[in-house]
Amino acid sequence: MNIGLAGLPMSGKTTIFNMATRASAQLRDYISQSEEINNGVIKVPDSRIDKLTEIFEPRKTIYANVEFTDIPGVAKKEGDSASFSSKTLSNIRICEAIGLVVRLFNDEKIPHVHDRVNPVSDIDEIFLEFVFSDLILVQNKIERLQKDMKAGKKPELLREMELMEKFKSTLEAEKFLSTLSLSSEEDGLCRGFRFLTQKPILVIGNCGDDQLKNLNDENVKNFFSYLEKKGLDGFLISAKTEMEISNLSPEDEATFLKEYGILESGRNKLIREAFKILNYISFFTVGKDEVRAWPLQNGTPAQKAAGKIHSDIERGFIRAEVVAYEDFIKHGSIAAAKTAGTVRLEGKEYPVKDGDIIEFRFAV
Ligand SMILES: Nc1nc2c(ncn2[C@@H]2O[C@H](COP(=O)(O)OP(=O)(O)O)[C@@H](O)[C@H]2O)c(=O)[nH]1
Ligand SMILES: [Mg+2]
Repeated sequence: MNIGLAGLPMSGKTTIFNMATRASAQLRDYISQSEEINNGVIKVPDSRIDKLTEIFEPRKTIYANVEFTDIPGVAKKEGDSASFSSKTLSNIRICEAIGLVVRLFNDEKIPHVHDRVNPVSDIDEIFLEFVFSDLILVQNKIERLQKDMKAGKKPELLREMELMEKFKSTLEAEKFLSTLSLSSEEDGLCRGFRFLTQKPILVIGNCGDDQLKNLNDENVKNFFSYLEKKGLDGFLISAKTEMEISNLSPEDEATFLKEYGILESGRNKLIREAFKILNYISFFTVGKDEVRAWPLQNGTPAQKAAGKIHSDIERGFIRAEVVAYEDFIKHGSIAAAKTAGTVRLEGKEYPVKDGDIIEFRFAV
């Protein structure tokens, strides 16, 4: 799973990246034209995996991974209408989901690209850029299709042309492509494009500690009413404070959070929200050798889930032996869960559920 952190310069992307990955990438207090891209991978904490590790005492424990990419935005230059360079946009394009960082915090020492804090117009500006960027891709594709159709390859290209025309009018109306419901054929036709406006988007409102406690703050109110209007997922984070907390050792961090009555670290909240927007769940494989979490899209059929582990298991899939985590814990062992009749035999099409402990039977 890969989340690209995108947003205007000075919104706190690198601060959030550092918080999420416990890194110490360069922060800036001036608007820079040249910032490096940062990459980091973190393991997803999961108390169920901790518990399974206690029970199986495996040689290896593998948690799910999330990769974060901190994508620098490019400041608006005089006479330049774009905030994002095409390089920035193509860096966002290769991510699976977008974590859009929006500045809500007020701090006179930190310059703002637009001189004042206004989350709604910042988000609007970014979204418009996404729309234009996708529109250019669509227009280029239409031109190529027109040429190819003239060259006589008409029938098989007609469907694609129809789809691109539909996309064009959607984007021209400044709507996201994600608002269209596509048939699986259409979905296949456009998958290769990696359209920005088809990606899951999580909006991260970077606010000050004071704003976290005061939901009547004007920017906070505007932020949430905007998200609601657009049907978007989002949450608040005080990135600067969270980054400071995340610089502590994991043990000190836990103590600190507990002392201050903070239920969940910013990192965990971010991961949880990312799983939610991507509609991801985890299934588990267990044994003396390895206890492991496998993240995948909710509803993935068992046979395809098997392919996450190995293509041979997918190809030679016979059945899946499944027990829900809760049932397993209740009975204490696979054998006891079997005796109690909670281990199920499932076929290829079984939609894998969060917390399923699975053993695949296969033959190649
Ligand atoms: N007061 C305050 N400053 C912040 C917060 N988040 C980031 N900053 C500061 O804003 C500046 C820009 O942050 P940075 O993460 O580099 O932004 P980026 O350009 O989006 O990567 C840095 O000086 C940060 O210390 C915050 O929540 N509150
Ligand atoms: Mg940065």
